[in-house]
Amino acid sequence: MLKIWGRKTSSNVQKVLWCCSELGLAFERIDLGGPFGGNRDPAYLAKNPNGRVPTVEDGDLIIWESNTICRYLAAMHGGERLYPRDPAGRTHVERWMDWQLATAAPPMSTLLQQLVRTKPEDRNAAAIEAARQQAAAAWTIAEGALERRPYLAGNALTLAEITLGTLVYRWHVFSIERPELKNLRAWYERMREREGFRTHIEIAVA
Ligand SMILES: N[C@@H](CCC(=O)N[C@@H](CS)C(=O)NCC(=O)O)C(=O)O
Repeated sequence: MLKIWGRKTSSNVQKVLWCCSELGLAFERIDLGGPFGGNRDPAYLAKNPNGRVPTVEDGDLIIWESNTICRYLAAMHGGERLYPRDPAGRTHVERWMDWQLATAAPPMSTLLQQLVRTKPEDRNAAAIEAARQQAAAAWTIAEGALERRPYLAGNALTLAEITLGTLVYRWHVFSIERPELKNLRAWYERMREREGFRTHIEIAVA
C-alpha cells in the first residue's frame, strides 16, 4: 500500500491526501514533522534529504515534492481528468501548479507563520500587511482566470485545484481584510463540494 509520511496539517501533505481521495487510492499515513518531529532522523533523511514532508513510498519508489507526487499518482492511477495526457491541455494545469509554488505559496506562508504560529505580541504587522497585499494580488490573477471558466484549467477540477486548495481555504479563513473576489469565492465553494477537500483540507490550521 502507498505510504505517506507527513503530518495531516501540512499544506503539502494535504495536496497528496486530497489527490488520493479523488483517485480512490488507499494509503497509510505516518505522522512526521511539526510537533511530531522525526524530520532530521537519518532514516527519514535517507528517504528525503530535505527533511520536509510529504514523502511517499510506493513499493521501492520514493518520491518527494508534493506536486511531483500528485502528478505521479494521477499518471499511475488513471487520473487523466486531473492531469491531461495531451501536452497542450497539460500546460493549462501545470502553469497553475508552478504558479502555486512560485507566486501563491510565499505570501500565504508568511501569513501562516505570522497569524497562526506567532504569538500576537510578537507579530510583525508590516510583514503581515506586505504578505496580505501580495496574496491579494495573486488571488486577483486567479479571479480573472475564473471569469470565463469554473475551474482554472477549464470545465473540470484538476491538479491545479488540488495543489492550490489548502491555500485558497486559508485565504478565506485567516482573520485578514480581503478584497471582494466573487469568482474566487465561487471556485472555493465548488471545491468544498468534494469529499476529499472537506476531509483533508478544511481542518484546523496549525
Ligand atoms: N516543496 C516541498 C515543500 C515541503 C515543505 O516545505 N513541507 C513543510 C510542511 S508544509 C515541512 O516539511 N515543514 C517542516 C515540518 O513540517 O516539520 C513540497 O511541495 O513537498
